[in-house]
Amino acid sequence: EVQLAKELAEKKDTAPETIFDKIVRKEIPSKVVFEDERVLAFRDVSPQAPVHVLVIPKARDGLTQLSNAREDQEALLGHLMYVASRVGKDECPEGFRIVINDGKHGAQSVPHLHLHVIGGRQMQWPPG
Ligand code: D5M
Repeated sequence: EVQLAKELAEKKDTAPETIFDKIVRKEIPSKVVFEDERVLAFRDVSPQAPVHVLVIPKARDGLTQLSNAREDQEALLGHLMYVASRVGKDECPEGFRIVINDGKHGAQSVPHLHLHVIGGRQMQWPPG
């Protein structure tokens, strides 16, 4: 257990970078709705609802997907969720949905952790 944590902590993020790194560096444009030192929130280019914002860690640091999170990233994960909650509350006063797609069956397409904040219309359940 301790050894595994140590290996994960020392593991470098060698996965190829994604389009989100270019968005973080402002090399490609995005509609930013919130930004601080750790996270960036910007509008999804292919919105699935009137409000569709992605919240990402600026430094991927191994977070290609949620299931690769390390214990030392708990605070960052909490911050991402907090920022997502603020965006949702600000833009969707009648409620919203937070989605994290993880891996193939989760229908994840970009290997850089991102929280979808979706709202501005009635959501349905169960999801597809
Ligand atoms: O979600 C990945 C999301 O990333 C998907 O909803 C489209 C969005 N996307 C892809 N490229 C861009 C750019 N350039 N700007 C804004 N949004 C983008 P996933 O959960 O991995 O399927």
